Amino acid sequence: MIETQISKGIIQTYFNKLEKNLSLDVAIVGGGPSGIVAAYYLAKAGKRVALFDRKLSPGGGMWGGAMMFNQVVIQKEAMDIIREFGISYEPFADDLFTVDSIESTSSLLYHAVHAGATLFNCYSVEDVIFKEEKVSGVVVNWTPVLREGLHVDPLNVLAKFVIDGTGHDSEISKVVARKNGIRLATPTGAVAGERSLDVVEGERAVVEGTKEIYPGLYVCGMASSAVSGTPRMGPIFGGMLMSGKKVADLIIDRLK
Ligand code: 48F
Repeated sequence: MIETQISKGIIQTYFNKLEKNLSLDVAIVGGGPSGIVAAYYLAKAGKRVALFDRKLSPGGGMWGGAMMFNQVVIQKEAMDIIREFGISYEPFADDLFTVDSIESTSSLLYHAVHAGATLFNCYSVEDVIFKEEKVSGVVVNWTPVLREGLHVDPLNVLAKFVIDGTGHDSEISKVVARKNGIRLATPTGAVAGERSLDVVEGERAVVEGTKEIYPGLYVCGMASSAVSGTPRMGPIFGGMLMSGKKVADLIIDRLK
């Protein structure tokens, strides 16, 4: 009996959770730092938000710090967000602070879920839903299905807004531009591809470029740099956190 009860507990609560998230205010693709921060602020504002990440462990590039040295540098402009998430920090130099990458990534994840966001791991978003010239949801499949190249159809999730938080590859923006032959609200009208490293300009531009690039589609984090063709900034994460908060604030405003 206990054996089947355990299985039933997993199956029933999982599919209940999935069903509840088939129609959302916001679908976030990618659980890097920017996407997770966006999920937190949207959920805190009472929005129905789910985040889909293709990996077993969402968190993106934050777990590994830089070159797997598991410390992360944050500049002072983003420290309010670090404090909001209850992450321990130490001052370092010139308005820079350091945090432990494991503590900070797990805190972002914990607070996003605790605020009411639903996180789906092992989900790859392979396409978007288009309705009336607007991005209106995501098309999801199991990551192992795509990795194995199995001929298995995906499922659909409707959302009023979709956030591309897929990092350097900006996969969702590419799909939208390529498959629908449309112009994005970016300098090239397409995905420009990020430029080489420039810390100061990169950090400024990642936040500035956080915006709606097509009706219904927003970008945040490195996806914002990639679509706009602005420089990468290397191992400093404040811009990712501020970009996540900015995209949440923009969408909260739209949902009023
Ligand atoms: O790259 P990533 O960490 O996103 P980010 O928020 O942060 C970038 C920083 O980590 C770092 C940096 C700061 O100096 O440059 O690189 O922009 O995480 C992106 C997440 O998206 C997932 C992927 O598994 C990763 O966790 N992802 C990417 N494509 C898909 C996806 C997809 N098609 N479907 C689902 N998840």
